[in-house]
Amino acid sequence: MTARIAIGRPARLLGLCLAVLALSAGRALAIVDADEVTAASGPAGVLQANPGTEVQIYQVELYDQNPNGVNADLGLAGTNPGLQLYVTDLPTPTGFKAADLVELRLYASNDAILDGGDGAPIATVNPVTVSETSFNQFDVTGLPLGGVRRLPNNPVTVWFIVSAVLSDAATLGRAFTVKADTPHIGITNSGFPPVGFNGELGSMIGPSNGQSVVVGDQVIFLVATGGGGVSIPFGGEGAILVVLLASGSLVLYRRQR
Ligand SMILES: [Ca+2]
Ligand SMILES: [Ca+2]
Ligand SMILES: [Ca+2]
Repeated sequence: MTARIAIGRPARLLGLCLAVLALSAGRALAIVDADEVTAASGPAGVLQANPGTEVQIYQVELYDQNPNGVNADLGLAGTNPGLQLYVTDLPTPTGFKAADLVELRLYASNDAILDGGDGAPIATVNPVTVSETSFNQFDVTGLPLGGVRRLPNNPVTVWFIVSAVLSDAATLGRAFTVKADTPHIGITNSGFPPVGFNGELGSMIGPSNGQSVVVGDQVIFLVATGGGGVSIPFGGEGAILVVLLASGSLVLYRRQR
């Protein structure tokens, strides 16, 4: 009896130590050495894009939160090799189809805007999946750590931007939005200490009529009843309904471009 207790206590102590180690490993996964500076978001309002053109549909600002020996890079092999994004028809359906898109492109940028200074895409998705239940996945794990994958040290940041390229034959009036889960961005940590801090981050994006891209080649003018007005690019009956709902007393004028 005494011998059994003498053996049992060290065994329990060992078990406790293993449990503490497991808990530590779990916490390490949760404190990936990177952070979201500006939360991920979809299209910046109701945008219009002509067939055959490229339009920005997603942006997120990230950095390596701790300027220490642990570096942070986009993409985590085997878990989330870059960034996962859903492309879907609007909550108010327009009939948007995968054939309306050519591909998605992922860029690294030093600001929130996709422009000529951002260079070539660092990854693409082609063909695009249009679904609320199956995401598109960018894979950057074929690129070496560092370079365009590297998150700079706090306070310097990087923006990862996604664009969509519309098909030449995209159907006028159809529209799409984006959706993302929490988390949806994979991060590899490396350096010293060398292992165990990998993980994911990234805020949820809900599909929204008001953050969407409509396929169009028209311009619509919104004129307030008291005078003045704004001109915005527009097209498509489904999305015009959205503007009518949101604009109240504004008068709509529509013309071919
Ligand atoms: Ca760090
Ligand atoms: Ca670093
Ligand atoms: Ca830029």
